[in-house]
Amino acid sequence: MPETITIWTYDWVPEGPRGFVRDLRLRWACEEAGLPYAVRTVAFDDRETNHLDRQPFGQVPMLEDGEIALFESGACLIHLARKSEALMPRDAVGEAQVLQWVVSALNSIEMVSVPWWFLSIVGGADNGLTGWLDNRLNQLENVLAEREWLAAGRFTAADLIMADVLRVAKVRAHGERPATEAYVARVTARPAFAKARADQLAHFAAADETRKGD
Ligand SMILES: N[C@@H](CCC(=O)N[C@@H](CS)C(=O)NCC(=O)O)C(=O)O
Repeated sequence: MPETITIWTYDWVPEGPRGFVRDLRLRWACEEAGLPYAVRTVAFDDRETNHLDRQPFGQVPMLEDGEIALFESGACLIHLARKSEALMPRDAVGEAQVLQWVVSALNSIEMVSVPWWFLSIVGGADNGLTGWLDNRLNQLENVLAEREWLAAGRFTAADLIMADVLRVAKVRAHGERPATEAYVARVTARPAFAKARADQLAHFAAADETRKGD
């Protein structure tokens, strides 16, 4: 099958974010679904100006699929999930559950965890968002203590994105949450995650070589 899907990421990033750049979510989804894809890049160094016509915030990832062009990893993931039952069931109830938890990962967890993580770097782990983060993570821990997967009784795109949000080491190290820990380990043990992560690391390692030669 020809590649019709293109995942856009940066041509290079510093060491710190490697393995966490959000194109990984889309690589992972394509690997789970068996969807062929190509990876193309925009320049990290010019990110504030060079692709604002396609991503108004100068961020990655972006996704192209035929005439469809998307930004926001969540929107891109939902687009991919609509293409494959491996990521989202076809029945209305299962689909609604997946959509609900995808939005929840982004809008209830990541919305707190990313600003908390950022404040923890500049001001320490005990910052103004700690109580909010603790609440959210404790509430999620209660959910995960009762079920193996978030939606439809099996792995879906909802688990992919929730685990990706939760796997940030600093967030996981913040408090003892055994069900969450086991959940992240379970979801990230999937071969499709390992492949997506290894491919992203290789992509940025190759970029180091190119930059050295410049
Ligand atoms: N809400 C966006 C966030 C995208 C985002 O934060 N991307 C990071 C890379 S993982 C980025 O491009 N950072 C550079 C910047 O914000 O200037 C999404 O989920 O796609």
